[in-house]
Amino acid sequence: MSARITDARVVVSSPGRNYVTLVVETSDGVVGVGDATLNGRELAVASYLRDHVCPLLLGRDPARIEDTWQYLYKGAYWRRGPVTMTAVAAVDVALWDVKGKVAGLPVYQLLGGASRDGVLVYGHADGRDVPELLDRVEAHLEQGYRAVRIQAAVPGVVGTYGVSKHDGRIYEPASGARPEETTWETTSYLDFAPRVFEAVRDRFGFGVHLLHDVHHRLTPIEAARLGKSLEPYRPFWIEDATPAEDQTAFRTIRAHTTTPLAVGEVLNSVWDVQTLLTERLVDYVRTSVSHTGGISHLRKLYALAELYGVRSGAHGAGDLSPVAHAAALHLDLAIPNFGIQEHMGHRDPAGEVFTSSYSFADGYMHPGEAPGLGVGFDERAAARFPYEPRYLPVARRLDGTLHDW
Ligand code: EZ4
Ligand code: CO
Repeated sequence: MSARITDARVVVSSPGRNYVTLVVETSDGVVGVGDATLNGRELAVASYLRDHVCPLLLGRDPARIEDTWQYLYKGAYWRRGPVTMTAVAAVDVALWDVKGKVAGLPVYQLLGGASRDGVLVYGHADGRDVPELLDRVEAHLEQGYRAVRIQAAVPGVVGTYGVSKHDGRIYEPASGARPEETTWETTSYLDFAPRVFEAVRDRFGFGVHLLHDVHHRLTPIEAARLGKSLEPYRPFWIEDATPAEDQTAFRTIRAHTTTPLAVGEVLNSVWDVQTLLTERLVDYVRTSVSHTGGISHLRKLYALAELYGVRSGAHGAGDLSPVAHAAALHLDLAIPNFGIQEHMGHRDPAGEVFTSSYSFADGYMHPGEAPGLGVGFDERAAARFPYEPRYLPVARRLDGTLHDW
């Protein structure tokens, strides 16, 4: 007799920031977890799961991961989108966790085994000015990072994306019961960005990979200019140079610059990146396990990317829980066309709720050898940290026009 899913429940908690976690239990007493966090829209996914998905999981065979994926995706009729694909992802990841625990193997072994010894990760260095950014890059190099994302406050642009306002230097954009109002000014940014790269290269040389997130702020021709102006400093990539949903914008950027391009953290399915991949318009695809339908769907997307020479570069901000990060590392280790993995890390009290078997050394991460994902989730600890409404900011141009954040 095959096992059955006997319980599926959603836990919303805020150990430092909000996380939505799906817990699945089987008739054999195996527990699997999935991340269902959609930053700033958390309760929509919690409801999707609680009200429409969990009841359908009861009695199903937990071993039938692909069939369950198809059942939830095709069965909804209403396809794609961040809420649906995050909910389906949580189920998928929880079932991979169960399968690994039943097999007594880490998930990466179920995905074909390791294709590399470790997963190259990049950390976040930011500064309220260039000297502060240089200090933060140095701190990352001392920790062993081989790749660093660099963001500095643009003079005159209040609340520049990617820069912490706090001395703790940990960037967390979501705050408050209403979105924070920030500003944006393209001309100053385009003049400033090459100076930032120049300063970091002058100080640290070319032995470290430098990444930069534009966060959807430019038009295609502006992005082309940015890419050209950064070429002497050899960025690893520029990310989200234009609003991500317009795939064909990348044709223009591509025609003008050899700076590598990355996009996709807000996209949710293989169809959302089909043109980007098949026309080779980007070098790295940033779709994540938890927002792109789980391990089952993301590995198909990566397989398509592989055919066109595009590598992975998955989103890994702090709003993707340790469950999502573990799932990402298992997939990163296994696929042939891995590129790089974002790693912001999680700060306490998240460690009171989530434990993990993954590790960091010399700029690389490894998911560990624990069966399943290797992540523990303490529901009683989670109950001590109730949900707090928090929104991502908005950005306005100097004349007040709402811009892309
Ligand atoms: O703004 O995860 O590359 N990382 C990012 C992140 C995103 C947040 C949104 O929830 O762009 O900082
Ligand atoms: Co980003």
